[in-house]
Amino acid sequence: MPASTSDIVIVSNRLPVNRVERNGKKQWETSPGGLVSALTPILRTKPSTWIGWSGIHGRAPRPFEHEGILNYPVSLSPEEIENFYEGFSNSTLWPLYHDAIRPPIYHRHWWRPYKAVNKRFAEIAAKITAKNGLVWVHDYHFQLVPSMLRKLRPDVRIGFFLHIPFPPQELFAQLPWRRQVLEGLLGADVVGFQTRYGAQNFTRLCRRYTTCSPSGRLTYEGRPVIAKAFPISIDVSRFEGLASDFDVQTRAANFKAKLGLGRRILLGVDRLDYTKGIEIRFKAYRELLKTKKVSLDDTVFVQVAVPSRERVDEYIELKNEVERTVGAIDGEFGEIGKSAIHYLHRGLPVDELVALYLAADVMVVTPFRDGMNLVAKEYVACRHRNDGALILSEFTGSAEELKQALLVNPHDVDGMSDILLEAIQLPAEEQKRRMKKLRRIVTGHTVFDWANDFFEALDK
Ligand code: ADQ
Repeated sequence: MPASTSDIVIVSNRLPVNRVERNGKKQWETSPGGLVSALTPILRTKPSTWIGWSGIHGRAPRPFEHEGILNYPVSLSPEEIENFYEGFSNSTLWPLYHDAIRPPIYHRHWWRPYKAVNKRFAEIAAKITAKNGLVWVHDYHFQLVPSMLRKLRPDVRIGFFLHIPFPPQELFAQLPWRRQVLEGLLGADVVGFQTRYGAQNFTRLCRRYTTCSPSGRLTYEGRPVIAKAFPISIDVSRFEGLASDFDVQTRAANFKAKLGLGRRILLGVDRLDYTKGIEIRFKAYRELLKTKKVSLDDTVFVQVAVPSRERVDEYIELKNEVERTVGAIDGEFGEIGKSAIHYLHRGLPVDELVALYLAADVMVVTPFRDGMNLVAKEYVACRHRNDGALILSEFTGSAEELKQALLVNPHDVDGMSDILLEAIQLPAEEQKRRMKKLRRIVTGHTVFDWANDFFEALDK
């Protein structure tokens, strides 16, 4: 074991920092996002290390400290990025775990690099974790790390959290390496999911395909394994703070004025991913325009889509499809100086995002499947005036909690058109009644509660 070890070790695909250039100088900057801000306060209380890919091609930089946390960059070769990351992680597991919305691709030459990269991360974690320390592994890229690590370091407490859904047997059974993946996860003491359905699916599958206890508490190789839902949330006070900031509110008012006062603003904010149901919401909006239930004088759609996985074929096709649809709708209904859909294909700084949340009368969240969906919670956290309407797909983890949203089946275009219209016309009193309840739920369980709950379960 090296001279300096860590009591807490986090393993995730990306480090919590990005390499950026400021005034001609390259430096590390903390990544925005809930996970990093939720874990940072806990990690600062004990010697801690975060292991992840730095996003830099070629040799990994040496471990370095940034804002009180030790970062341990791991290198990925171009072949590993192609086979482990874009291949097995994002073209096999991602579609399989999201209802096979796109056909998952099974290649044996992707499985080997997946194992190899998992092994590299497990070995680093084994090397740097202090005696009886805690290792928390994140997400589908690293499902083999728990068992690999346990073999190397049986003294360590191991947690795993899956940020995406865990599929039912009908789908998971397709995976040629299903037993290995389940056994990989069973190396953990605590396996966390976004919803109880994920935990149930996992438990059932373990009983069927591994030597786990056939009934009662889940045990594997004589050891108890906790499989449980830990629904993730957001840094609520950060969003509330931004939403009550004068400059952000001014920006929201400017957005409204630019889009046309009196027009109801419908907003979509997503990573550009085929799981998010972006095309379907446009289809539903088009129906409303076509049947003249709404017009460009009274509504406008704003869609912000962050570029994502731009080298994977499915994502290139999706981008083209979304852009074609936006073009077609604007071509059909747009007027000079008045678009039906404003489409921004980029990430926005968080204050701008919050200004949009404040400006939006209707938030449209329509994934075909989503582990949680934080955008829905962010919108609610920002609506401190208890107004606005949230349309939310039944197939998101958030829908398990946000029952007062206008819930919709994203496969049903007619149903979605109806709910868009209902949201656009939702009376102020009804908006208030629903939003108050939604806000109570979101503010009552933050990402800090989520992290604490998980650590508590793990630290037993
Ligand atoms: P994602 O699939 O990325 O996360 P989501 O939960 O919605 O989905 O998180 C997206 C985050 O990116 C949000 O915080 C949002 O504000 C931000 N974002 C989106 N569009 C943006 C834009 N244009 N500009 C700037 N920021 C933008 C995965 C799972 C989810 C799960 C999370 C957390 O797929 O189901 O909720 O992890 O566990």
